[in-house]
Amino acid sequence: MSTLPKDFLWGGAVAAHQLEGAWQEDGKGISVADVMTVGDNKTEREITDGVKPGLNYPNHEAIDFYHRYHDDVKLFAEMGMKAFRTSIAWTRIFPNGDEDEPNEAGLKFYDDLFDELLAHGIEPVITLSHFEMPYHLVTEYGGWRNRKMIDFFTKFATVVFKRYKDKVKYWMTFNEINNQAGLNKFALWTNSGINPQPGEDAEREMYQASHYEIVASALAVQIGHKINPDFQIGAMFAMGPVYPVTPDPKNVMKAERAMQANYFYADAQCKGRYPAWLKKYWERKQYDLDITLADEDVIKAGTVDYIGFSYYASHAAQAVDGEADDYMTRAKDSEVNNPTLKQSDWGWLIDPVGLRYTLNWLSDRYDLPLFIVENGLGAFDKIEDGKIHDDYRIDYLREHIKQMELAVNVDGVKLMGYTPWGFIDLVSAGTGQMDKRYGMIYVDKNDAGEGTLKRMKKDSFDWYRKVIESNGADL
Ligand code: P53
Repeated sequence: MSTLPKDFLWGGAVAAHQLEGAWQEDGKGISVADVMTVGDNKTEREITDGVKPGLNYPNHEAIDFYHRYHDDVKLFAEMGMKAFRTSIAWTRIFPNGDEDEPNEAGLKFYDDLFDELLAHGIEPVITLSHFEMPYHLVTEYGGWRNRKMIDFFTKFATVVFKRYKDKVKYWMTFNEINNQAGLNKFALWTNSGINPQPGEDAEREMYQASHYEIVASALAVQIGHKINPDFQIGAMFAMGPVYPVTPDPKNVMKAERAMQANYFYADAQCKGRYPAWLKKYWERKQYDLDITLADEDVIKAGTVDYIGFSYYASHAAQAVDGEADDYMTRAKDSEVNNPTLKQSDWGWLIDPVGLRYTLNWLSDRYDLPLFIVENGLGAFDKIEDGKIHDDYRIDYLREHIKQMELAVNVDGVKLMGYTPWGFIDLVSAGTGQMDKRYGMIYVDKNDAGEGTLKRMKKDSFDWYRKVIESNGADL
């Protein structure tokens, strides 16, 4: 017998730019994802200056969900899904981001999609900004370097909150808002539309952009609650616990600081304030960020209702030689392998117990309901006799679900739901690949963009259907 709550939100997660395609249809504008080429586990995606002819931009067509969602939703319903997490492509609603009036055709698409889901008993769970801000806001305003972004974002949020107030109850503001904390080029771009220029201090820009996003998120929470007091509006973090590689206290301090540096967003969005260590850090760096007293009041008044988070892997950190007193050396220099764990084909450490650890860590610290809105294994799949026997994926999900159930049943964590990532194959955010597959539903398309786009159930489809049907008892 499962002891998960009766209304537990079993489902799956995707993001608009990774599955919809139709990148120029019905008035849609160009997003930051539309100027990213395909890569692989060795080659980085390229961010081009506008859309260039002859290059492979995998998000342009993606899996063509825009035209195929009627049939796809039928498959989701067959799997027994209770919740479908996706995002609203900002560029369908405000193609450039700075228009006065929204694009009706874009609004209508999501009306139809949400109606279709609700007709099948599937609850939409909606992210407002998932790596797909309007490209025009980057070229014209410098992305989230600019305070004006707060107005553009809150306008977008207000329009969709009003339009879908009777169709959508669960929202999240910014997907994996904390990815950029590591100063990785790809994350600065997808989170904030920042492609650091020579002479620019990327770290300072990251903190400034993060602050504007935190303010925008807090405003959206307040606006949303006025529009419909029943809305549940969450934050969304990429959670990967950072362990000290040995019990050497320096490594323990290193790991602690890495966690603090990644999760100060949670302090701001859940507790309504920045942590003391970070204020000190900004002071010592003489960053002189644009953070007003009014902003601080907004952040305090706009804390979230729940924490959504992704969990794929854990990390191990080691203090580097000559580590400064602040222990702020970034991940690429201090992240080390954890030989106790296996890795995916993309080098992600597989750590189910880390999920339980994460659930406990978040629950103790923030005392909010939690929602696992992404989890899964990116893997190559092989078709054999017309079937895909993805037992490696089933194993991964089973072990993580077991740990999730221990967190609920043994540790008392309040958990709202579980929506594994990319339960229908889609374009990878990190590499732009199709062949890095997370799905329980296969989509016939490869990295080069070839294929019929036909959908097909993998073995994990039936397995997951039974998991949902038994509310997590039949694993
Ligand atoms: P892909 C990095 C680290 C953790 C999660 O990732 C990440 C990323 C970005 O690559 O992204 C989330 O497709 C994100 C999804 C993404 C998914 O994880 O690189 O919210 O958009 O597709 C998986 O394998």
